[in-house]
Amino acid sequence: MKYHHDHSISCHTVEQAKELLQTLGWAVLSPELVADRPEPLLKQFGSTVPQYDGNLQWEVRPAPGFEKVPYSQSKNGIGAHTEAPVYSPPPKYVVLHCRRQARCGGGQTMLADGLQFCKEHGGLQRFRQHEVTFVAAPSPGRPGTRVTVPLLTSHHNDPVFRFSYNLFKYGDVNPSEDALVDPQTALNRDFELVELANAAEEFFDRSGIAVLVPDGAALIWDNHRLMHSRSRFDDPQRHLTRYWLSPQ
Ligand SMILES: O=C(O)CCC(=O)C(=O)O
Ligand SMILES: [Fe+2]
Repeated sequence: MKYHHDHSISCHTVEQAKELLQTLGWAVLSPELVADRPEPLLKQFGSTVPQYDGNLQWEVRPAPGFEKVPYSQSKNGIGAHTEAPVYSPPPKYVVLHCRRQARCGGGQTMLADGLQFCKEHGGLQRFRQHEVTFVAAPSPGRPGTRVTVPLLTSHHNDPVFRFSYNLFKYGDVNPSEDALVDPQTALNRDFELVELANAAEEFFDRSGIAVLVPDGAALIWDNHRLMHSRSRFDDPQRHLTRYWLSPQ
C-alpha cells in the first residue's frame, strides 16, 4: 500500500481536479476550494443523489450499535467495495468531505483501480459475463434492496464496475452481526466470489493508495472505475460527510 502524504498536491481549482479524475480517477479538493461549503463546488462535478436513507448527505462517523460490523458508521475497517452497487447506474463520483480526521494513525480511505483488477483476474470479458445479485441493507439488519447485474457493465459506453467484499463474503453490502458469524446463511456465497474478495485484499496491499483526507479537504473519486476500502481507527471523533454524485 502506498501512502498519499503530500497534501500540497491537493487541488486548488476545479479544472485541476477534473483532469486528475480523468487520469488517476481521484483527487483531493483543498480546504480553500471547499471553503466549508461543499455543495456549490460539487455541482461542478455532478448532481447529488439520495443515499440509502433518502438524504443527499450521509455522516460517516461512529454511531452506537455498529461496534461489531464492517459498516460506515463504525470504527471498523471496511473491505474493498464500490459505492451503491444496487443503484443503476451507481453514483459516478463519491465525495468524502473531512470534518475531522482521525488522530490515531488509522482511518485511511484506500483506493485501487477496479478495471486493472479485472484485467489481472481473468480479463474484462469475464467480469462482463459474471452476473451477481447485489443486496444492500440500508443499515445492518434492515431489509435490503437488490439488483442482479454483471460485475462490469457500461453506461453511455463507459465501463461501470461493481464490487463488494462484504457481499461476496457475507451476503450483504452491509452485513448484520449474524451474517458475519454464520456466513453460510448468506445469499450469493459462491466460491468464485469469495476468491474475488480475497484477491481484492491482496490487490489493495499491492497497488492501493491510502489517503488520510486533511481536515476541511474533500476526497473525490470515480466510483465507476475505482474500488475503495477503509482502515480501522480508534478516534471516536473522526467525521466525514459523504456525497454521491450522478454524472452531469
Ligand atoms: O470512512 C471512510 O473512509 C469510507 C467509508 C465508506 O466506504 C463509506 O462510507 O462508504
Ligand atoms: Fe464506501
